[in-house]
Amino acid sequence: MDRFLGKEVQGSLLGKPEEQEQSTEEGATLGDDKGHTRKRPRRDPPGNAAHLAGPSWRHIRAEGLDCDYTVLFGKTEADEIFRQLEEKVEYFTGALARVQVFGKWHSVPRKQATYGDAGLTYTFSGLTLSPKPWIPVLECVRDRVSGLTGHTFNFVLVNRYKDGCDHIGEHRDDERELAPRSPIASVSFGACRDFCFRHKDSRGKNPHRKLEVIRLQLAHGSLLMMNPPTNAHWYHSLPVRKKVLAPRVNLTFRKILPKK
Ligand SMILES: O=C(O)CCC(=O)C(=O)O
Repeated sequence: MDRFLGKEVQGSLLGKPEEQEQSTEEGATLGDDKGHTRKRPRRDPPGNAAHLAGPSWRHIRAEGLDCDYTVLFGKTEADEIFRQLEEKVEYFTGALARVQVFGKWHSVPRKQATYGDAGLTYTFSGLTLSPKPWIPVLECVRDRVSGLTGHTFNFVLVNRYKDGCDHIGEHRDDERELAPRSPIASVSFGACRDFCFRHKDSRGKNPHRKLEVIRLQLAHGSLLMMNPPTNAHWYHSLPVRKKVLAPRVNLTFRKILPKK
């Protein structure tokens, strides 16, 4: 999971997102939780009917990109979860809160923590680490996501952005440790932030294709399901937004393969 320390964002992605759903090679731009058009995720988990009574979903589709977005927690519940996350999550310090880029050490521009099942290990910054044991607030969010989607998760990466200067650069969650064909569930609390997808062929100064960046806004209490093969084809980032003054905590629930 060295990509926790992913490259910092290459240029800011400006433009105010509109509130509409698109599914196109040209890219999509989405707003917050208004204007839902379809009622349930396209990929219904077999044998699990929980989604039928669940919230409305936005479906974000482009070439090789398959994501579903909903607001999972109402304001009161999301406020309480955010409060507990702020109180209970213990973030990395010292060497784990630093990143080496081209031989130079920098502070990671956000705080990070990992929690998960006993016995799991993962690679972080060249070290083999164990996640901290689950705490109730993380179990509660994990179980809500599982109940709604039918997917189970054994690991969560917590990213805390103190304000809009904290960010995460473009990267893919494509580590070998992740169970193949398993989605990543991203749940956000606190400040609403822009979140961008860029196709792997559209990166750099002279990209050989020009697929548009897909911009979303991840609202307080929202869930973004990043389904395969999204991470194989698209990089994602949370760019700097200097006007954002409030903190945000993001949880990405994953399924990690146990080491043999
Ligand atoms: O904070 C976010 O929404 C993004 C987190 C992220 O990119 C990741 O955990 O891989």
